[in-house]
Amino acid sequence: QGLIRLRDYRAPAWRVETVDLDVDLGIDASEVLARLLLRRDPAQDAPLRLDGEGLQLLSIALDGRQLPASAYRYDGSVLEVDGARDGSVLETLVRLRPAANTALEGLYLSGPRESGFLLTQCEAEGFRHITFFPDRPDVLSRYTVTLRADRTRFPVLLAGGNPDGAGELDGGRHWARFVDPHPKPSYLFALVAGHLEVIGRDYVTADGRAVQLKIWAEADAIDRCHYAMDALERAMRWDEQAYGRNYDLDVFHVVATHDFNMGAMENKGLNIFNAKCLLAEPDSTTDDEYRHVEAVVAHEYFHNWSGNRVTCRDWFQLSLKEGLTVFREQSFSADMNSAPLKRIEDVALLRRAQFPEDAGPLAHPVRPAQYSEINNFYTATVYEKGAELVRMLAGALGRDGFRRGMDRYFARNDGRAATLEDFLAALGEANDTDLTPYLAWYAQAGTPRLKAHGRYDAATRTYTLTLAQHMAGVATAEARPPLPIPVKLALFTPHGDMLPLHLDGQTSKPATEQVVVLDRAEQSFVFTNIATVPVPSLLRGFSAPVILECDYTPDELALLLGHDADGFNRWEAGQQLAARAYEDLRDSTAGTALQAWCDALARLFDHAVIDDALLADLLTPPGEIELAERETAIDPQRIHHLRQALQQRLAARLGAAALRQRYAALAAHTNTELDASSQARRRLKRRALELLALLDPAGAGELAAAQYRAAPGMTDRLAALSVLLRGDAPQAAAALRDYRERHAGNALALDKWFAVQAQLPGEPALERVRLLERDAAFTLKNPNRVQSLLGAFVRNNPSGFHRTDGAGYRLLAERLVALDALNPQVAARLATAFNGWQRLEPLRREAARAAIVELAGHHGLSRNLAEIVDSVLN
Ligand code: HT7
Ligand code: ZN
Repeated sequence: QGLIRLRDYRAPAWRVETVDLDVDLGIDASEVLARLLLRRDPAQDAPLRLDGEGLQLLSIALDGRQLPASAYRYDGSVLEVDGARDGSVLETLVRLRPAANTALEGLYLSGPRESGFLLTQCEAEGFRHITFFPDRPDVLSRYTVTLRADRTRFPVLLAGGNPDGAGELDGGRHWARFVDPHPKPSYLFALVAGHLEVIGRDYVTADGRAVQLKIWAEADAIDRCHYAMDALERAMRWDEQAYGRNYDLDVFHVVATHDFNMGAMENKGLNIFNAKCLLAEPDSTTDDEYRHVEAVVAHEYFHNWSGNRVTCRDWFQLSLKEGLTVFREQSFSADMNSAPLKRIEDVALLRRAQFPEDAGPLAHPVRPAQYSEINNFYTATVYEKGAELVRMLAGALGRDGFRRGMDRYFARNDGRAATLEDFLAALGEANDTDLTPYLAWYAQAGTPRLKAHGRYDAATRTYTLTLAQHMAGVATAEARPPLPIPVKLALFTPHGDMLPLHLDGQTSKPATEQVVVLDRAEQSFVFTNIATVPVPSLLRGFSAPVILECDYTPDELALLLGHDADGFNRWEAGQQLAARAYEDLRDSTAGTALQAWCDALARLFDHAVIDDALLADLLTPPGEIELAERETAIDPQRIHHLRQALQQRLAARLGAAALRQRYAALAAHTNTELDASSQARRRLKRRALELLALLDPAGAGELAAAQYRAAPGMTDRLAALSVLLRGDAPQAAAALRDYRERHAGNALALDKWFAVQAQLPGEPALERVRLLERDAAFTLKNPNRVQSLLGAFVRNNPSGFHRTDGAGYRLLAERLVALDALNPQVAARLATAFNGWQRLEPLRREAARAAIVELAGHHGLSRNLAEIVDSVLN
């Protein structure tokens, strides 16, 4: 019911050439006067229909004349107006209630009513909560926005575009006007008003435009904005160099808020950030969070071209901007930091978040064919898998070819609302190649499986690699067209050297790495002049988002783990080997994987010259969620215990003395510097301490307590606190208390205090969460706080959440009902934690089903939550 389908797309019958907004701002009531210059498509004969969600209409006039009630109809969602012509001007005046808006969509209040500030969130369909408008991304208009407000209560007035005057009004009020010369869709509109502090920087673009960069935050946060400013400047320079893209307004505003449904929003000229994705300082921000801030700042900035200058025709094309922008951010972050580590991080995220989504009832193509609530489609599939598809296209074209294609895409579609076909056409035409086979990737859900089998023939000195693709749960390859799957590969000798690759029939100079594209159901590739049985390193750098099934022996994986020069594939070999070791433990089979994994890692730990951060990641087996993906009847508690046992075996093989020694050596360099080697040392130090805690809990507890006390920054402090809590160390309670006192006034640090406790594994987690819910600082009204307690529990604590008595499921269902009444978007996102319940072992499966059925039967669920609950159930 209420489904919107891609195949029903029609161009708008009415467009809006210019929008004049006059907004009179107040906390309890704000009034929006909108003047729209309308353009009618002569080929269509539809009445003027505008979106407007729950608006209080105060007056309406067409071409200067007030309309009588008989000339328009408003049902609370759509306004239909009689008598409009091409060139008509429609004027509406509506009243909004920002302080009562708990959904954080449209115009709302951030913070307390006495001191908080007003802001807007319009993507995807928030503009219709602000004024009447054809609220769809293919209606591009030029905006002039005038804000009026009391000067004392709202000293800062901001909207997207260039400033175009400001002044005083009677009664202590003031005004400010902004003109945006770039036509934009309504979802990119934004305003901010209130008490905010600012830091600024002058920037000159590569094409010579002087730009003022301004980051705004509340007084207690402004000192934490400097890192974001540096990151913004790096991102702007990078986009000029990597893509030739310059910023295009005279000012670029960024604003931090603690009340936000997502990470950040790329509103034209006025980006708005969840504070957790913008604020950073050593005392309260971890290394991972620093990198995240840099990535999100860059992501939102990159949208200025991939999303804003070239926008989406409709929301089915969402990945056109999001997949592309994630890819652009990934390339930027790889350039700014360690490229292999970034790739590991991104693929780990894909496996943790997107693979399970793609394997269950919430699976959908990167370009969905239909939706009920668009906010439910800001998913890992659209973002992360979408980025992987762009990566494959970029790989297929090569560096220069991709740049050529992107130049063509931006030039041809600038100022337009485009489709994925437009994207592939521009990339393909700029390179005289047909990329349309890749469209199949956008149309089908599910993670393809790539089967690889190698056969060596000593007589002919050939190595034949046979690759085949299939989709789990899809019976025949005929049911779907084969996908083009680029497989980057290398062949290794048993000594770990790379072989030159002579692909049969190919004339180009042999290299040691090559990409073959599997574009049939099955295909063989013959490599000649191969002297010994090689070990293939496949899908290097994760060249396609597939699940690789290859009959490696443990020794072969150990060889790659020890020698592969591709940092990502070295890690990947270790992950595969660890998963096999886990299965040996689970099934009590006398396999050799466990030994091979431990031995290979011990060699690296003891002798190898290897980056500390990569080593830390190599020493970490796949997470519980990834391991669960390999099971058919999931028992999360058993998975947790087995993974602990696996790590204990690794720790024992490395040895307590070696771990202690390495820890001490790393601890000798404690600082809060953000250079790669300082971050890497902290990462390995944490891993060494975690492994030591499995062998010598008391000794590790002492070290952790000392680390906690002496920690100069949050990375070391939080790591120590986590080790103390997980080891149930006697020093844990005092550290927890200290943390709470030390960071009492810092909401983001407090979020971590909730999260670290919510993630403690095992049965007692539920009671702990209930207790924390009673903490005075907990509230369902703040999405970050909800995420830090309930989100961390249901998403990152499988052994705590999935109880056999179903209490975790009931808790989630109950909280979802309460949360839904406040904020449907956040409730719907949290509800996706029920995804995958069908694959739980029978006891938990039944308990989960019962909780979801009861939730589904609840009257008055929002469309957001109802869509997720119904999908998950069916
Ligand atoms: N494009 C932004 C998406 C977003 C959003 C979507 C729905 C509801 C609230 C939202 N806030 C931000 C974020 C991005 O991908 O850049
Ligand atoms: Zn985005």
